[in-house]
Amino acid sequence: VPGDGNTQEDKLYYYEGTVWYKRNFDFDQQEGGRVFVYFEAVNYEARVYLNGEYLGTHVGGYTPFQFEVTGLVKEKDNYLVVKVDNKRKREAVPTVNTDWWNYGGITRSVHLVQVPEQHIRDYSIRLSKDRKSIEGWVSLSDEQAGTKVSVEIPELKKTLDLETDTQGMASFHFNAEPELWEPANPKLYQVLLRSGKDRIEDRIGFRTIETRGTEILLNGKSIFLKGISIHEEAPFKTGRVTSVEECRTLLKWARELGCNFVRLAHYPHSDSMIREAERMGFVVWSEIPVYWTILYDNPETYENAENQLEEMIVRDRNRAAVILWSIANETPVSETRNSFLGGLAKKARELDDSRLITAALDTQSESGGKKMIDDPLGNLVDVIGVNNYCGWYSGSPGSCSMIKWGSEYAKPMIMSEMGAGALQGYHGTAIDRWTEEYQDEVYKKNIEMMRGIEFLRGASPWILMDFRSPRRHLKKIQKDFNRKGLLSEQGVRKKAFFTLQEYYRSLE
Ligand code: GCB
Repeated sequence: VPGDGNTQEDKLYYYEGTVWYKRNFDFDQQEGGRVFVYFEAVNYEARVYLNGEYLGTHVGGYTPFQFEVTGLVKEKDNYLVVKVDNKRKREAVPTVNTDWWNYGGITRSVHLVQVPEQHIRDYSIRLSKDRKSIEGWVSLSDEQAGTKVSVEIPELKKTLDLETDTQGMASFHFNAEPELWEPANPKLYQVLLRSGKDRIEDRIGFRTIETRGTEILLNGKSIFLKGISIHEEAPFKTGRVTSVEECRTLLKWARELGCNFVRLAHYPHSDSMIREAERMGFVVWSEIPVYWTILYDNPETYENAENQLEEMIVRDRNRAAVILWSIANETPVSETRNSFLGGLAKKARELDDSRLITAALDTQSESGGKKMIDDPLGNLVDVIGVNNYCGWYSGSPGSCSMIKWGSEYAKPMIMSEMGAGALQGYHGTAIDRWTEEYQDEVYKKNIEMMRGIEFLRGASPWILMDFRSPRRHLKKIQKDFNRKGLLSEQGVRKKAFFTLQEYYRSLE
């Protein structure tokens, strides 16, 4: 821990099902505090016990959760037991059918968190929409009025002394014009929160994000999102990313490509990944695994998806880098799907009205020689993601540059996926599938197509690095890898890497 079982033992490579974890520990408890056991992520279902007592169950493989263990945790000989089950289920989120490896286990770190009896539960600190003030709230564990809370931003020479209301909340708003966070200057400010004996330190960036017509405006200025899609898979060794170093390696490759944007697909990535992206100056698309054909008519499936959405937003609401919450990927149009996603979009806006909502669509109708974006989901989102595999799943590469796009929505579009498979080191002509040359040709022709879309405001081609998938069995080529990476899983750049790099340079 942290790690997935599948890549830790050969015999577990294909395993899906129950794995039991046990950890003994001693604990140095301070007087009078409260203690929580906090899991950054467990895939997929976790039943947790401490010293033989059942603490609870969490469902969903990529978001954090916690249980209180005050009074149960002792100084000596504690044992924490977790039953983890990553068996895929039809009604789950994601469902049985995906295109990534279902790495199971306690895939991210576990923490014992000790806090004072009365402590800071949560907070939100951000720039106001007019960029003239900083606003937010701090909420305490006890819902009572009159408790003192302070918020300090030393570099702005600002300290606020606040008092909670009857809900245990202290809200604030003060005039400030901080240096703005942006890719070219990912400025973060130290922020200190204090209440009684509790103290929290964070580093927070200040920026605004909005759309105007077909533009995306970061800090009021139009931005083109030069991006790449990334799975949370470890470079060089596969398995889930478990270290900050691995996050950095992936993001450095994205930087080398010339990106200012990463689409973290298809589920919430780790806190480390988001923080590294923020530190390095990438804007982030963050997504929940509402993928393909989950059960849109099942109320429990909806509850589960909404819970994962909420856990993602609550974890990252103070991260300036995150500008887009994605609620779905390639979901077939139907009444039940539309109302399912309508519910998620509404929930996301209730939880966070300072970011944009998006989703990756893949259905377009053809009319008048144009591809028309007319999926009703376009109504629900602020930014339209489009996945399109011209030259790979449809048409020849040469045909792609001719395609014209239209949209029923006056909204910005991101080409959230495009690409082709290539085995690194396999060469041929531009019409030989699986060669680097073929993949490169697909990129060249799709780039020509993208240059012609006037409402295109970004791209996140599929994908940075080859990744494991249970659907990819082609002998000698795939060997359980989706080969659409611009780099192999060993980090070797393919030809198309340099083509995308050239495109992004040309936009500077
Ligand atoms: C898609 C999916 C992505 C797949 C990709 C592919 O449209 O969104 O998860 O991996 O296509 O390679 O087919």
